[in-house]
Amino acid sequence: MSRLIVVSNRVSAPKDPAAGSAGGLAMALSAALRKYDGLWFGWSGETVETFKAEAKFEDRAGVTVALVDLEAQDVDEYYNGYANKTLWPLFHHRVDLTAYERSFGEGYERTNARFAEVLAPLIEPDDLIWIHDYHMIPLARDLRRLGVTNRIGFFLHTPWPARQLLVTLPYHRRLVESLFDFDLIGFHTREWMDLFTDYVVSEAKGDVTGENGLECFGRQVQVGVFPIGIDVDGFLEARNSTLGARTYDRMAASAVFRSMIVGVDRLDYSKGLEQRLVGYEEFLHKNPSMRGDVFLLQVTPISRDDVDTYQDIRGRLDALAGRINGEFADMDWQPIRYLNRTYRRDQLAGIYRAARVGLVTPLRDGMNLVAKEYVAAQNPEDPGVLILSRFAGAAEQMGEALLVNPFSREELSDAIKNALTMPLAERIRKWEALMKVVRDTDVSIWRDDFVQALMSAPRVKELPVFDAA
Ligand code: ADQ
Repeated sequence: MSRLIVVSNRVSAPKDPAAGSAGGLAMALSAALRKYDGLWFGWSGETVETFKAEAKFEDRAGVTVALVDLEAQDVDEYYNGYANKTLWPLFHHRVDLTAYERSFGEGYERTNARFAEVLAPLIEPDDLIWIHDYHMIPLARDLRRLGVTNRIGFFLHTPWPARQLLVTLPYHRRLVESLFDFDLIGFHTREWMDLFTDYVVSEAKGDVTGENGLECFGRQVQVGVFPIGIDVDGFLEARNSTLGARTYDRMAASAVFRSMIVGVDRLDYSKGLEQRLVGYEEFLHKNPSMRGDVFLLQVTPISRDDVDTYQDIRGRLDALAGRINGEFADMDWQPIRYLNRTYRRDQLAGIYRAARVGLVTPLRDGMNLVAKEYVAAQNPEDPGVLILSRFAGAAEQMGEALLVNPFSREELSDAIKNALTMPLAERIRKWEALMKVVRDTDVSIWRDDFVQALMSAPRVKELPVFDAA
């Protein structure tokens, strides 16, 4: 293999890896790109009046990145539109929030074709191409149309939706067909892979071939399960750093005589934040004697604020947190500390470590890395308890957590009580099992397994001949 080309909507290779803000995924992919002398390609985040089929190159701490500017209409229709208002809600089973606008689909197709036009000339014959996430499903098809015959892999960071919901999408067949121009498609869990297979077999009348192969639309593709994880050693280093330790001390001091429950999530309806607050409220109602002994720290940076659904949920959460605090707070105690801000990785590690309970309760989530970060940050001799939604991909591996149905406020309330009263020996036993999972799914293992599988995926026997039009 000569080089690895990573493609994603936004390029997150850090300019300064020591600054502590880059996530594990960005660090792991950057390390692979340095090793394989690669290139990270994606949207610059900038808009221009008229699209030009050219990339701007930058060096970011030894990683070459190639960035493309888009037109404002592309951003509206492809990014805010089809990616964030159509595919994201649909893949998270929110058909009630899904926008079925034809212009969004057209913008998605147009923008992917534009990415292909800029990327194709940068590809050399032996390059391995790894495309990430739902923003870029048609990109392999568009590259093939331009004559690219390299191995191309796709990894989906979100869940794959149930067939009965996917068919509500106009042109669902076209979307799935374009995935057959990849050589390998990776999912976080067997459940997401099985849902994809179900669509291919039941709706598109394809076949399962061998252990990991699918055949449909006259083509074959390999599928596989590659559960993502965190950069465990990097995270432990962050936890033990001066700032990590100082943040822990600060939080421990502020929680003195009280148990802290922590939630850390982007502000997104898939994360189950409203249901979580309602479950916590139920716990406060049902357990008056425990009230003053606990508080919930919910750290929720604003995301996708250009999309109106996200503004709506933000308003509802503000109101809900305010109502619960208004009802229960005392002169020296507030049940919820609700913060809309981001923290560095070392600060987050210190916060997690000071929390007796980690509350990770998405309604549907591809994997959920916060669950793994919370576990990694714990003190092995006195670990906290992870409460995890059964609908997070992470639940497929992290069965030793307290698994809950986040739609049930009573189940959430019971789980919070169990976690707060769990004996030390049980907490240690559970933590040890969970920490093993976190280590076994380190992000570098995920990356290397995917790259290896892509390198050895059987080649598409014959590339389809496309009409130039
Ligand atoms: P996300 O939906 O963004 O990712 P998640 O996996 O939880 O969800 O990752 C969020 C990351 O953001 C974590 O590393 C977390 O520490 C960080 N973060 C959250 N709040 C923060 C804050 N206030 N300050 C600083 N950092 C914060 C998508 C999918 C997931 C999948 C990942 C990776 O939706 O299901 O696990 O991609 O594939």
